[in-house]
Amino acid sequence: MRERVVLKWGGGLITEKDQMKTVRTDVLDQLTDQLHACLEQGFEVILVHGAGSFGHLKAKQYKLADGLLPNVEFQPLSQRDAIEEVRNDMLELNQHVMDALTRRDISAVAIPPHQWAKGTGPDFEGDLTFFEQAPRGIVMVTFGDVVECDHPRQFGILSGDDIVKRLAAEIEGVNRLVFAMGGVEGVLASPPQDGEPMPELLSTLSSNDVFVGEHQSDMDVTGGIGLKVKRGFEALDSGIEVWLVSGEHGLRVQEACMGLPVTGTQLLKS
Ligand code: IP8
Repeated sequence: MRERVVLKWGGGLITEKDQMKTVRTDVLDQLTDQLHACLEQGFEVILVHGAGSFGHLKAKQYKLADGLLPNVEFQPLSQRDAIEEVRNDMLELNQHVMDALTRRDISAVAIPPHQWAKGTGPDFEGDLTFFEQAPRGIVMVTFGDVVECDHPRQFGILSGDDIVKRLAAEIEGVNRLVFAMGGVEGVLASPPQDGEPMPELLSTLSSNDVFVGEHQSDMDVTGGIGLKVKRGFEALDSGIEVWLVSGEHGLRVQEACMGLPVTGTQLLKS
């Protein structure tokens, strides 16, 4: 059976995170080249991307991660109108991803979570069989999104990090989960500080190591690197390899996907 990899392109990698709806096309093309190399080597890849500045800034402004807040007045949009905008913005970002794949002649099918998933967190409801049944060579693509939730919340943010954990655990034949990130080379010994040297990169992290992740809660409505580490450890229980690597250096994403030696952080069971 061919090796199957679940790959997450972080939103902070493929977009300028603090500039509303700004895509990093050069990075996308680089990542797509690496994805192409994996497909050429016979790997099957399921691709999930984050939201970056196409999702987090507006979701934060309208508190979409908190669900319906009937007693709060939002301006200039209602929360419901903001949901429509964020969903459309995410479709726009996804179109940039699909265009990059097309430029590299990669056949791909995107399925937006607001059409197939309900609820947030790792126990969201949704049929994952589309991902399993994709014809060989077709890359199935999905992303973090605003999804419907049960009453009283009514809606919430489903992170791509929750989706990859479920895909890695439940899809037949997944060998590896790779988080490609921007701004860091993996998990650092301490959160990076402006003007200070970059803290040491941890080549491995096990679940009983103490880990303090930086979370830019001023911009980010999901969990930053802490959520990736948490979901990554949960995915280890399914017997797969989990890596966090830079998507901005060399061919690290491709190396990690192929199971080659790579600079980054491997999560290990303790
Ligand atoms: O960037 C968040 O997805 P993530 C989705 O994968 C939105 O955590 C719409 C903010």
